[in-house]
Amino acid sequence: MYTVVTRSVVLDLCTGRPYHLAHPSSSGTELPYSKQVPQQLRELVQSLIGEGQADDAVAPRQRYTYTWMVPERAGPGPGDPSSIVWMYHSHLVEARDINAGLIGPIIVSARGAARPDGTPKDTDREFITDFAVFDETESWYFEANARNKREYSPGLAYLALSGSENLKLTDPILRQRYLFYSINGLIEGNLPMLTMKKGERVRWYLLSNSNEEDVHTAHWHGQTVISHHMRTDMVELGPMMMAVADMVPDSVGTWLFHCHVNEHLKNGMQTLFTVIP
Ligand SMILES: [Cu+2]
Repeated sequence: MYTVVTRSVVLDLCTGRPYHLAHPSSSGTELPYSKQVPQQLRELVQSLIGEGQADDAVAPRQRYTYTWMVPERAGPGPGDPSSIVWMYHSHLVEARDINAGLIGPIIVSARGAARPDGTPKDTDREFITDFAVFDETESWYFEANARNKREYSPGLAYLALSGSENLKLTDPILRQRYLFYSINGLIEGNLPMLTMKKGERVRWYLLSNSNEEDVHTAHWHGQTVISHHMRTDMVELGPMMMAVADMVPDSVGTWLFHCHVNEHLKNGMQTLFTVIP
C-alpha cells in the first residue's frame, strides 16, 4: 500500500576528487540503487579506498544521475506521516566527504499520497533542515585551502601539511575554531527566511550530520508540532538521524528555530521562521 516510485539525484562533480552517493546504512539496502563505473575510475577508487565501493564512485568533473529504487519497505511505515525522509551522502571516506558538504535528503511519499511533483497531498508546505556541526579540519578542502594560504593562518597551513586528521588529536583547541554549528550549512541566522501562512499544513524534515558533536535538540519558538506521535516543540537528533514533524502554525510572527544545546546555540545553530496571516 505504500510508495514504489523512483527518485533520482544528479551528482555533478566540479571538484578534483571522486565521490559517490549512498544511503546512510552500510549496506544501502533500505534505498537500493545500482551503478557501474568505468574501469579507469574503478582502479582510481580502489587505489584510494579498496575494492568495496569502487562501483559506487563518480570521477572528478563527471556527471552521473543516481536512481534509487524505492520498495515498499522504504516508504512510510504504519503510523508514519504520508512522507518520510532518508539521507544520501558520499562515503568513499565518509567523515571527510560529509564534512566537505556532500549530504542531502531524499523524501519518499506513500503510494497515492503525492502530487505529480512529488509533494505530499496532505501538506501545504515542506521545509528541510540539516543540523550539522561541520568540522572543516575533516574536509578534503582544508589542506588545499591551507596550502594556498586561503582563509587560514600560516601556522595552520604548516599544521595542515602534516595531516589534518592529526589536528583532532594534537590540537583540539585549534580544531574548535573550525567547527561550524550550522543549519543547512549556514550559521548565525543567515538561512533565508522560512516563511509559511497561519493554518497551513507544514511538514518539517530534519537531518543531522555525523560528527560526535552532532547531538541536537531542534526547537521551534511560538508553535508546536507533532513528531513521533507526540505533541512537542522539540525534536531530538543523534548523529545521522532523520525525523519528520508536522506543524499547523497558529501564532503569527517571526520566531526563532534553533538547537537547544547551549554550546550549539551560542555558536550560531539558529535561524528564523515567519508565520504570516
Ligand atoms: Cu545542536
